Parts: sequence; C-alpha cells; structure tokens
Amino acid sequence: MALTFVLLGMLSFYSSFCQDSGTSFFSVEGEVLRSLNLSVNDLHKLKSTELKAKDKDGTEHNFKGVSLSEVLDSAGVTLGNQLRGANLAKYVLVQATDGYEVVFSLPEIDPEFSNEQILLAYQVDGRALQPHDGPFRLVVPSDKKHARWIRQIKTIKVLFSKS
Ligand SMILES: Nc1nc2c(c(=O)[nH]1)N[C@H]1C(S)=C(S)[C@@H](COP(=O)(O)O)O[C@H]1N2
Ligand SMILES: [Mo]
Repeated sequence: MALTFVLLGMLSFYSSFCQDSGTSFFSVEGEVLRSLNLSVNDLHKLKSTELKAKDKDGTEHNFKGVSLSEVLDSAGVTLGNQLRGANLAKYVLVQATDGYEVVFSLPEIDPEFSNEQILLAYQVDGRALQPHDGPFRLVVPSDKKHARWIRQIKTIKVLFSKS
C-alpha cells in the first residue's frame, strides 16, 4: 500500500517534471534576424535566471527561466547598442494560446535601458509550470499589477509601430 503511494508520487513528479519539456514550443518572430521555435529544452541552453516574486495572491515563489532580453537577443533583436533611432519604435507583442495579448517596449526589456527584470519562466519552486500557467509565462516583478504576467505563451512578435 505504502509502496503504491510512493510509486504514484514518483510518477506524478516525473510526469510534471517531463511534461511538455521537449514538445511544446513558442515562437519568436517579426523584426528578428532569425525566427525561433523554442522548447523548454532549448531554453535550458540559454543563460538561466532565478528570481523571487509574489504572485497575484501575494505568495512569494521562486521562478526560474530565461530573461526576456536573452531570448530576444538569441533571435537577433535590436537591443543594446542597436536600440536607437528607428528601432526605438519597435514593440514586443506577446500572445497566449487563449488569445490573451500584452505588449512591452524594447527599452523596458533591454538591460542597458532598464533595471527591471522580465523573466520568461518555465519553472516555479523547482517544478515545471502547470498547464494552466505554462509551459511558458512571463514574470514581471516590477509591475504593480499582474496583468502582463502572461501565461501559456505561444508567440513573441517584434513589430514596428506604424502611425
Ligand atoms: N494567457 C493569459 N495570461 C494571463 C491572463 C489571461 O487571461 N490569459 N490574465 C492576466 C491577469 S489579468 C492576471 S491578474 C494574471 C493572473 O495570474 P494568476 O492566474 O497566476 O493568478 O495573469 C495574467 N496572465
Ligand atoms: Mo488581472
């Protein structure tokens, strides 16, 4: 009996750990040098970042992922010394599977402009994000509201604003 519980526990841990780690992708596209399709396994190859932040209920969690600037950098987005002139009119549209969308400007993502951390998280408290939240979600600790903590990220588009 006890063994059954232990085995079931191990199985559920294993499946949550492995869940979608290589089969779910989000894309980075638009004004990029290289369009990317990234899985959790691909993110493991980029520099990881961990930070503590409070969720909407005020509970602190340890989030692990890759900073959004690193992800955009790997697609060749104009950050750093390229973020000037006309490139300052680009914005980042993040889209989720449920149709939810949020935008960021490039300067608020770029560490040369801003000290704010925007994390593309794939783990919370040492576990893969659950389907309701993940596999990929933004964590934006500097926002006082959680509306841009977009869950179930499907696409990240870099676009030129046109007026
Ligand atoms: N994909 C997606 N992400 C989303 C939302 C949504 O409707 N869809 N709602 C946002 C809003 S308004 C808030 S307040 C937070 C809520 O985070 P929670 O689900 O962890 O409480 O998620 C944000 N991320
Ligand atoms: Mo919200």
